[in-house]
Amino acid sequence: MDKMNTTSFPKNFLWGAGASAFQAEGAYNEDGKGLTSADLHSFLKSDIQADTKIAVDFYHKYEEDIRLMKELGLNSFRFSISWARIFPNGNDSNANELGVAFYDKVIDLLVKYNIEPIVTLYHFDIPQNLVEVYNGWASRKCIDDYERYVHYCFKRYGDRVKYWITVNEQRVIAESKSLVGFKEKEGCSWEAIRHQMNHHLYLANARAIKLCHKILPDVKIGTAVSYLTTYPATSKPEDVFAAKELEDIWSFATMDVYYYGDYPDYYKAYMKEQEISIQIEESDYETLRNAKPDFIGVNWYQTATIEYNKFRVKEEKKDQIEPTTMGLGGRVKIVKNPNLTYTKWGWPIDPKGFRLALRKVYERYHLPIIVTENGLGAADSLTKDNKIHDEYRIDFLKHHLLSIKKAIEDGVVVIAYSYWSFIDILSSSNGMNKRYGFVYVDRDEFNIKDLKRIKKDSYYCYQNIIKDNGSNL
Ligand code: BGP
Repeated sequence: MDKMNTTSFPKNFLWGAGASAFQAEGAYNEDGKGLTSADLHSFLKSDIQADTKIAVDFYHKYEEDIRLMKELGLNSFRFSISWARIFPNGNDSNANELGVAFYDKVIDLLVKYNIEPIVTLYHFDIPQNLVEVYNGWASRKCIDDYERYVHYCFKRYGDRVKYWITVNEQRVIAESKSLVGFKEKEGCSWEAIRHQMNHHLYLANARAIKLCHKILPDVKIGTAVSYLTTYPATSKPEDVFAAKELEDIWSFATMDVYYYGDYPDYYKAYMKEQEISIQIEESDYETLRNAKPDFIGVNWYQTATIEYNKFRVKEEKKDQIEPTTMGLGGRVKIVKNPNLTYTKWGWPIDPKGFRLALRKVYERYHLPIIVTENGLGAADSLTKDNKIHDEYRIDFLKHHLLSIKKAIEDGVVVIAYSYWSFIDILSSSNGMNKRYGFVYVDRDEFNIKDLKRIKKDSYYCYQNIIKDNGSNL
């Protein structure tokens, strides 16, 4: 691409939106699908009634939903394949044909409508059987089973799918015990094992990339990283450093391992300080170094404003640690940014921070960026005449797209934007109370109702933006 001439969205920009299997499909035990950790996680959440059993029924309504995508003008759709639809136990000798056929139908319809499928292979939902037999990602065996599963997907769908994402938000997975369904056992505590799981996920990602490049040389593959961009709360050097440290440990360390094939020095120092030990086999480094992603997938929602916290867990002052303290031995905490507005769920809205984020990622890796997630969760309400006036989402969308446009003008290569989410789905933390979509689904936490699809005002706004290829933003 000739960057000197790039002043706006490129002609072939992928305008999209996304969803994931457990948040959209429902049909949690239909047509042979096995249970997943995400199913159990959703059944157990006491504060959320809506679960994966029906979700928003994409499994039965995919034709209607994809038609709505077409009408909106999307030219890409990011969705995930549920491993347990393909291999119900995660490691079966034969694939489950009915599950396989479902994704064939989804992909075929997308392709028919010229909507590029962007497929995530693992989005929080490990087959529960693998948790039962070997504690999931805690075991190296999981890497082999994952590789077998992705191999099957590459072979089966690789003729139609040109963009693949290996893992969604690895750091979040390695931090959420219940999401991965980890079972505490004697001699195998969560704190001790989660860094080992993280290592196994790096290997799984690397093996998937290598395999994909070998058997599908013309397609693009990468990962989707949760990137929390940080600001120091003040210009005090300790706040500035705390902000950098959190951003590095939480976000860049993951991207650095994907990109460089080794743990960065600052992360090694952090592991030493925190007494984290991981079993790394000699050949692991080769595996990691031999797999280069074709793009960086960035899930971006917010910035965090960071203050150095003088109380530290290691100094045995645990009782003095404040509730907002997080990670890094308790020495950083997130504080409110008085310059930003916040959603009902306390997520700051910060489109300018998004431009900064894109600049930082591109300057570090010089890889094309796919914005794999970015969106606004809100408690939309249906008016009496069946409309949703979500001007707050329109505002969010326009300002975030404007930041992409500016980042492109700055020289950042962004090739796709996948708004989260196309349709209302089960929020992973707040069920149906928190809605993200351009399309409203008429159900709530407690009542399935008729699951009717209703276009929100933001649907028409995105339609207009896409029509002009973003030139009127
Ligand atoms: C990301 C996940 C998504 C999505 C989103 C919003 O971490 O990849 O699955 O749900 O966050 O979060 P939430 O649903 O908790 O509001």
